[in-house]
Amino acid sequence: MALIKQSSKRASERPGLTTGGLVAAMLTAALISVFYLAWKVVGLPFVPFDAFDWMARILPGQILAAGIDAMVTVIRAFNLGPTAAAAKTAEHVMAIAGMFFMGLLVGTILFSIIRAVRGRYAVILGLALGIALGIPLQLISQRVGQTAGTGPELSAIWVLGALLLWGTMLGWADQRLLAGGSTVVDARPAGQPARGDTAERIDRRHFLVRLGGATAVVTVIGAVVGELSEVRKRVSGATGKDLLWSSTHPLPNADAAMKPVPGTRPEFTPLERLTLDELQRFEPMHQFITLSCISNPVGGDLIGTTRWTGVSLQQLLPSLRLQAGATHLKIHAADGFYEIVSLETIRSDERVMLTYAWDGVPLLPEHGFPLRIYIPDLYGMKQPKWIESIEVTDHWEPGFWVIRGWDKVARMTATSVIDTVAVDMTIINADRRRLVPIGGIAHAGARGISKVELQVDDGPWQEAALRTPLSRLTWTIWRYEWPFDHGKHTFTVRCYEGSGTPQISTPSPVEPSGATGLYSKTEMF
Ligand SMILES: Nc1nc2c(c(=O)[nH]1)N[C@H]1C(S)=C(S)[C@@H](COP(=O)(O)O)O[C@H]1N2
Ligand SMILES: [Mo]
Repeated sequence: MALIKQSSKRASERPGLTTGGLVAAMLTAALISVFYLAWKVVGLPFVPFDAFDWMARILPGQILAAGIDAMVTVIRAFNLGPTAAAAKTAEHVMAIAGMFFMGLLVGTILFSIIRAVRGRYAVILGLALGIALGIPLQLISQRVGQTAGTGPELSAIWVLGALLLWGTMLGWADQRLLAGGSTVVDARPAGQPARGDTAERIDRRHFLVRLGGATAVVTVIGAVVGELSEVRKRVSGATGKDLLWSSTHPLPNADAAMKPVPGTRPEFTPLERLTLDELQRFEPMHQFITLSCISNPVGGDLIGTTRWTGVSLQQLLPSLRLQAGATHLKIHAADGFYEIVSLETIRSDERVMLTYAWDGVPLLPEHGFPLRIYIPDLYGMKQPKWIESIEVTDHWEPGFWVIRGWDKVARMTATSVIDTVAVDMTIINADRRRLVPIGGIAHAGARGISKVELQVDDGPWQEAALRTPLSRLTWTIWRYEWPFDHGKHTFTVRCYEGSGTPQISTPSPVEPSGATGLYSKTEMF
């Protein structure tokens, strides 16, 4: 009885879980910041982004789609700016927060274990935690390879080493906290009274403050210096050759006993025997193109138009020396994304294009440098950026997003949007009527737009004027002059494809085949 009482009293003197959590939070923040600094300055892997990317890839398609959908909805609801950029920022915030909370959680668990064993083996336990996390994180980061600009060995040593240090520091700090003033107690001259609770608590607080100060300095320096340093773009300056899958992987039969007779055609026929330079020696093709993301809701901004420059794949085919039986190309991207294009599509449509420039300049890193494909009429999910290699195959297979539940074909649906009801641009016509110009876009993939109509409240559908589009592959700008009327009005737009087919007016969500439904806008005048 007395024993139990005594031990429970002692337990109450020891620091609580919050203290353990605080230590874990401080050390994890410092760890993330150091990773960030090393990434920005020398190109070592940034583990939070790699881990987040990996999570996104292994997550079931449904959950991933729901997540993306929720993100787009929130960004639009709160008007957080251009969706694509806001979504990137949101992903980065989630990745860093995810790593932080993981560190906080496991660090707190470690603390409670060390507390339960009264601080014994604290450093060893911390080290073990560092290993237990470091090995999988190192493998994940290696596998995803989204952030590293350094070689695999150096990256691996760095990730593992950083986590070992983090774990060891955690263990040591937990031990130091749980020991209270033990170091001072040991040093006291024999016969002096043991220090009381208060002294221990003060000592503990001093330690926490010092640790907090040190980790805060590391965190701030990492974040600031990392931010200020030159942003290293993983792919910048790389040529097509550096990114070839075949230049970094042995072929599966590399060890086969039978060797081809010298003079036999190459067994593996990679498209990018062609380097980017060589590709650029082909006759360039320029096309004005509107590309939409399948996650773009009706009226969203995940759609854009620019001038694409590249080489028609049809024109490249002869130089690929395809074997008989080849039916598809499997396009692999540097981020693990891949899609399949049939040779039939390429042979029947010269507009399918390997693209290396947008608006006359090499693709920006975020838009697919060094190379991306264009396939008319299809959503972005079928069109890999950052092409690393192109494999010739004899069968169709579902691509990256198709496996995750999205449409096999992913043809861009017809859509029309009202961008503006320009009340401040009123026109007075010959009959002295006040006309308000209303304008926007209509788009139906590569199928063209033949007509756009506008409806005000429950009135009749009125035909809008169409502007000649930039090309048959882009959206069409329309305008309509509305006889102004005070009060609250709802404007609805609909379009017709080139063939006369009306756009689908029944609303459907973006998943799995792209949004449909009419766009409406209500305004008060
Ligand atoms: N390698 C790779 N290519 C990709 C993707 C990707 O995640 N990885 N996303 C696709 C999707 S879903 C879209 S909408 C477009 C977006 O292209 P953009 O960023 O240039 O607008 O790229 C496509 N190509
Ligand atoms: Mo997309």
